[in-house]
Amino acid sequence: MFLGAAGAAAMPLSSVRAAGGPNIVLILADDVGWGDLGCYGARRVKTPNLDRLAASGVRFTDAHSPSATCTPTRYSLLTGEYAWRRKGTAVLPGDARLIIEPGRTTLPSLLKKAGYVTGCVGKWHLGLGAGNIDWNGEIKPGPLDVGFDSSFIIPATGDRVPCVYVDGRRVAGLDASDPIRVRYDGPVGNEPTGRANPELLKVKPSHGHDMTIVNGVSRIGYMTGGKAARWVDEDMADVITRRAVGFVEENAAKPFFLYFATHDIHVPRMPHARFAGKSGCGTRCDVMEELDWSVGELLRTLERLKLRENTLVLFTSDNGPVVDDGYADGAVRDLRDHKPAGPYRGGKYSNFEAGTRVPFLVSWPGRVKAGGVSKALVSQVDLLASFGALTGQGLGAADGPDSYNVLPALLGEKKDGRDHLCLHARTVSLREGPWKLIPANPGPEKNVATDTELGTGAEAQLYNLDEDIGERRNLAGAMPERVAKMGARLEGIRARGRSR
Ligand code: NG6
Ligand code: CA
Repeated sequence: MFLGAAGAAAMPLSSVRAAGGPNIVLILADDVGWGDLGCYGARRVKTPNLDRLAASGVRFTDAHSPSATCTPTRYSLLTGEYAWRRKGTAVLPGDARLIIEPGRTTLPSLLKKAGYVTGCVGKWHLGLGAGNIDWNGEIKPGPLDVGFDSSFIIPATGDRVPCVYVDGRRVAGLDASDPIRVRYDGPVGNEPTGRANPELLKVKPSHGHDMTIVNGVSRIGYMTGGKAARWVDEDMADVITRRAVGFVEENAAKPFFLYFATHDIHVPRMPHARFAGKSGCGTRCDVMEELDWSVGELLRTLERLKLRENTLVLFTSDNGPVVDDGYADGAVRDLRDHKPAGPYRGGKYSNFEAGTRVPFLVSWPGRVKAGGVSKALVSQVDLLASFGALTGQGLGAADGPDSYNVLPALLGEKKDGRDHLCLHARTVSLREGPWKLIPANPGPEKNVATDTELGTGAEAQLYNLDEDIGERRNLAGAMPERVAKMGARLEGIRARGRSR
């Protein structure tokens, strides 16, 4: 059974406020797979802080990112609307305009209404400005216009220009005499590129990523200027973790919501010297351990400030894992028997489970029982309605059209989550209980560059995940009625423009 957004809130607003929170820390990691954490079975890579977080609360085994890539997942997470309903929500270039309309109800704007101070630190990748962005002036609209009180962001991704942080409405550390220019449709300025000057690279691209070189890494897109403001990839985890910790310290006395979107473990994987070569299982494991350190720093900060009891910490990932995502960083060579996707098929970009079935941990020591494991079907698109319920707020008719209140499942109080869920990669699939329908979506079987099985097919695929978690036995031919029924439900959800 699923709970509508109008379902009972666990706590009335007054008691949430009276209790002084809970604070909410949402950690959204990048490209971390179901199998990349010790608590999900990883053996080679060590994730003691994430494992401790899992042990202190509930570990979900059937939780999903709404999409199998970053931008659409983040759009859905913040708005409660499936991104595939909207044009222009696929993986964005670094100079794209903001794709969330200012003024609509978002996760931070909703929590702000409940009295929370809201902060955004880390990867944004939802566009900035209203088109033709000038990186040297006021950057607007952005996170501050969709509900965040403060923001310190990586504008797009680590592998996309501009390679600078944006602090509030300005590029951090920009020297006005060295203005930034960015282009995606052709070169700008005359700085070296990965294509022309491979001898300048610390890490070579394996596919794409051969444009402007910044910090010895060639990127997607071209930029010139802004030399003093450019980031050093190896320091990125330190820089954003320090910002996240600072936000918690500054707001320790108020209820706060921190959206901490880490860059790890996306490419380029450039661990700090403290982590480089230390995991014993290659660069991908090194940055995974760096991510675990970041999480540990936040947890230790909450503990030091005596906020841990009354802070809900949620850790999850924006899409499934990928090993070679465009740089020859040795990750494939060093993988050995590590299984980033656990027992699931596919990975980032895929219709198969590993595209969206991601780690998902909820811990709130003051309220949630430790040591839980939940099979509830939940999605990041549900956080809007669920955190609305947590703070005593229902959603308006136009808000979060695909977001369900699954708060009782998130708090480990109910074993059921949703009864159905749409999952988005190359096509939109439908989950209904153990059943998964992947509609016909002809195309290449594999993304050869990333070595990912995409879940394509000229015919529909139907799997029973209870009996076949590896999605090997397509039952569509044997069960045409179920295929038709689920197909019709999916069509209805698409046509209605909302599923709630
Ligand atoms: C792809 C990039 C990949 C990564 C991805 C977005 C190439 C060849 N590949 O287009 O490296 O940046 O986009 O990742 O350019 S995500 O996690 O932000 O969705
Ligand atoms: Ca991602």
